Amino acid sequence: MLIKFLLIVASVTLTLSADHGTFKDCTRVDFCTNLRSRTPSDDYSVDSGSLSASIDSNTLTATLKSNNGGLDLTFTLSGLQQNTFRVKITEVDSTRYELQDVLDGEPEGLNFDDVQIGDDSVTVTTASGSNSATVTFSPFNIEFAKDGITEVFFNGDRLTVANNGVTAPFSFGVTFPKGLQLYGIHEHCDSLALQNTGPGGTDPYRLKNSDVVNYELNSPMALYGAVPVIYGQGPTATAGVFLHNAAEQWIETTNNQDGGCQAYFMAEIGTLDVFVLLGPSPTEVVRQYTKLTGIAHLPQLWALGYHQSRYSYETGFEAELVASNFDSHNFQLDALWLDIDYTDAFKYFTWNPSTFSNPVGLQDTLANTNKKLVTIIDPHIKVEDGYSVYDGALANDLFVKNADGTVFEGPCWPGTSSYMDFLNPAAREYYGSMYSYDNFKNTTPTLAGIWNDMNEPSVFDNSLEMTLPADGLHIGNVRHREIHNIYGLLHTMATHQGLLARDNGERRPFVLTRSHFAGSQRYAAFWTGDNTADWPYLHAAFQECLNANILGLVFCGADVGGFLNNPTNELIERWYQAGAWLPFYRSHSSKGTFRREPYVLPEDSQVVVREAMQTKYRHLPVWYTLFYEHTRTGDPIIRPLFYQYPEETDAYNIDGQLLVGTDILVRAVYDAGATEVDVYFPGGENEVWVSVNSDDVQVGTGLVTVPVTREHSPTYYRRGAVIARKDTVRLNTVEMADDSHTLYYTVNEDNTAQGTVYLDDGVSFKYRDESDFKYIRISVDGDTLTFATIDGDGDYEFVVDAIVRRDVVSLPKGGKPGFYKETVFTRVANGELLKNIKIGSNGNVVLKLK
Ligand code: MIG
Repeated sequence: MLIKFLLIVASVTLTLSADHGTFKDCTRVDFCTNLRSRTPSDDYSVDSGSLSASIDSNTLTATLKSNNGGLDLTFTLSGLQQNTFRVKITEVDSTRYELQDVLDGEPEGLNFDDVQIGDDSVTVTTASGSNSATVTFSPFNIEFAKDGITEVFFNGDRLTVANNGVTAPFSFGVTFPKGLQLYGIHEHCDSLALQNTGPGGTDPYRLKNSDVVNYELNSPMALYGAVPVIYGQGPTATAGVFLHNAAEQWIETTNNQDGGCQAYFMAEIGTLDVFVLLGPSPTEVVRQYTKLTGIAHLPQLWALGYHQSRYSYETGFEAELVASNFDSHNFQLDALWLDIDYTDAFKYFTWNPSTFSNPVGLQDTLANTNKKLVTIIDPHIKVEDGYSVYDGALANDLFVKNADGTVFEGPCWPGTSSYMDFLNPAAREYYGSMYSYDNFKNTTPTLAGIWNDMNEPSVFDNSLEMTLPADGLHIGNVRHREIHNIYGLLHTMATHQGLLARDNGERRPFVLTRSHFAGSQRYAAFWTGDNTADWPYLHAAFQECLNANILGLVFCGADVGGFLNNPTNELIERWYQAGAWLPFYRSHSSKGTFRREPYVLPEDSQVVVREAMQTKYRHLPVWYTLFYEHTRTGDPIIRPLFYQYPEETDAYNIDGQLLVGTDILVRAVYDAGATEVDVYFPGGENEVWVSVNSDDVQVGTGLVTVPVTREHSPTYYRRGAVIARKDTVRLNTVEMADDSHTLYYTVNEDNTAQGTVYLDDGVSFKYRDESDFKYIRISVDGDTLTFATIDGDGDYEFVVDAIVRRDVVSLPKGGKPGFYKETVFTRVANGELLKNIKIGSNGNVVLKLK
């Protein structure tokens, strides 16, 4: 532990690069080397005599015969709801592991409405023929089409499945004929648009959840999480493929060559189980994917506020001091975070008796100023007789084992540690129960959230690539390599259920996780781990969180300021500005770095940071409404330009800016000393973007160089949108809960604008279980504003005390900037103060402004 600590401290002064000795490239992984160099050859044919498919079922089955004496395979093709098909290929009598726990329930089937069996092929269709899958018998391949247009081609020539043994890697290729650019394959620190990989060039993208210290930029190296989903994006169609498999994978990616994009998946073990998502738009493909793996429930409102963390606040006294400094310097704070040092010798669910001697006092002090506490809880358990968490887990056989059946022990923070076997539901139950107020002593409801770290899982052993041995055993003798990539998901599942139980299901759990997988959105928010205090990592925060958002993992953030190393004040300022536009907003920094809470910055930086933080809080209604809308649709909270404007191929590489929902466009400033930046304005001639902090107006016709001030990153509202804000910013979300709203809008050419707002108690599941919420549409037509309930039976008043109308005076033309004029209304036409306008539970309310 001491050595690891010294390494971390040393590393902040050295040039940063990941440890390539520890973390392997493809050439050092046998299955990757072998499969990558495999020459395409048509190894399989459908045995047409074995074919079975009929219109009163959703499943086609057939035997695939090896053309060169290999094992026969079983092939299954199923129709699913929502323009989705599922393909499974395994050896006949497969002993391969079938992944559990990832899908949000069994996907709903959709029966074939037509089956055409020919001499060389069979075609099945769903949804009145609009989705089709054509299986060619020899050589075997599958063509998936939407409305007659082929969107995904499952290439039989690159299929490898035929070695049903202890080492049984497989591979397959897919082509997106309509694709120009591939996206997806989270988590990497890389551009949003996936690179071309290939032998002699870039390694394939690796998915093997890893605790990589000093992770690198623009790299296909695996990071902490894995989502094996790829999208082929083109101007007329978007389609996707999800490999439902939690083993190590490598994915070779090729953009737009020979008419379309290609991806070649290589997996170490497990089942070839692929979902094919036919879109045909980005919105639909993401909905199809979240339909399979689930949707995040609403966070408690406080979780959308600002979080302050540090590795570590070392004493209860220090933690209280930090919190009170936020108040006295007028900085927002919703939660203070405690890293590993609050524990007694890294025994989770305990407190260090000397440095945190009064944890209840700390929680009470925070509660008195409406703040929360979040503490870290890792999955490794100190091996120590008498540590009850350890004793109970050992006695109940809840730890991961070595291949020989003995309990695995490896080095981590507490020294020798064992690892909970979260694949075992009893282990999840046991560990979850540790969060109860009885078991986690001296905790109160103010301990409102839990931070799950080190759950790749991380083991301090370079020879194991810093994780559990691949042949380690989980319940049912499932080898670790089969489920490696869901270890973090299972960990957060245990935490989530533990917090739910602790609070009798009355509060929405908040869990932050480092490791994650497809479906983790059901249990946790995540952050991008140990980034570095350097400008490109600020850009990377946008890249990584945008990618996550189109893969269902919407509640994403990055350590503001960068975890490793010391940021300049300018970088801190820019990072607070950019971070305010990511869903999760937390500053965190490593041991050995300078203190950087906002109030220790020089006065002039404090002013800039305060404005950035207030920007986040002013837009809380926007964030909360988007999170609610996500629960209805699965749609991303923050969006890359291509998602909203798929036909604009010039925007495919833009990943330094994002859209918050559909209506707010933000460009991060990630160059030192920037006085101007390029901003891509999307949407074409009729889309107009109205600056939030100046009177600038832009038209959606592409790149424009705009000046930047120290105080703001370029931020624009979309013309035609109504943005509901809370412009009186107080010290936290609790104190702002009942505050009134200010509406901002610019009307379209037809004099209209539209927006939505969502209201509920901010805490409970009553919105879900009792329809206790109010979801309102705001429509502007000329001088008339109409507020109508879209959904929800809750008795919530929507209070508006000001309306800011921004009228475009001129559009930019011939080198001249466009600008707008602002009118603020605090009264309606009859003279009544807007303050008195409350839109209660009863239907439509109409306001006349003039
Ligand atoms: O190996 O708990 O990414 O946020 O401060 C370091 C100590 C372990 C890694 C996390 C970081 C956290 C740190 N942890």
